[in-house]
Amino acid sequence: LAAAGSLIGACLTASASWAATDLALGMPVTGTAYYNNGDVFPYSNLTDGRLGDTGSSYDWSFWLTPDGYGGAAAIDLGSDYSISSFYIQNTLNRGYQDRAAHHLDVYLSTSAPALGNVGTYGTKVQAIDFPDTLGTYVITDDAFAITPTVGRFITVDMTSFYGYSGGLNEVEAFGSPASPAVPEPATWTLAIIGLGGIGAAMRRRRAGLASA
Ligand SMILES: [Ca+2]
Repeated sequence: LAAAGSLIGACLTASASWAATDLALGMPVTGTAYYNNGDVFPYSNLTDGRLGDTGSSYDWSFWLTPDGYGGAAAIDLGSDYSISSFYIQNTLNRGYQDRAAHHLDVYLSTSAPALGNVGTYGTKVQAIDFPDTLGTYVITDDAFAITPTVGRFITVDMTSFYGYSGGLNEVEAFGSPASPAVPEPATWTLAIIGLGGIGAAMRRRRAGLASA
């Protein structure tokens, strides 16, 4: 009973540590486009773990799209996870309130999306309208839970304030590894046939030894 208790305790500890692990941290990101005109604001800023955009020049911790564009970016978690919650942080906008995410759709998929083709992004798990904080210099964010959904790729599809360009600081995702795949019935059939074949060979071998 004590052993069972410690096993349950270990499982609870494991699930608690998964709950606190940002699965997106440091994971590779691709996207439709990023601002690259002297200053550079690459996709990787979405998963660099840097929060709280400081507002200091060249201390860029966020992804920014080129002038006149919103955009989409996809984070590759490396394998399938059952995702249950997110924390998403917008940018400080440098006081202009124009270069940030206005509306954001969040998708999960098990296969890589074709960025620019919304139909390939998978299941939409959340839609966010960030508040317009014009003149208040407040970094807006959103923490939310979803119905647990299995995915390897997180795609964020963004429109910008006033159409100048979109910006987003960080995407954090939480969940646990998806359950191992259950073998297909056909695979079991092949395995059983294989075992049958081995059994027959052993019987033949025994028969051969007996007659020798
Ligand atoms: Ca960041």
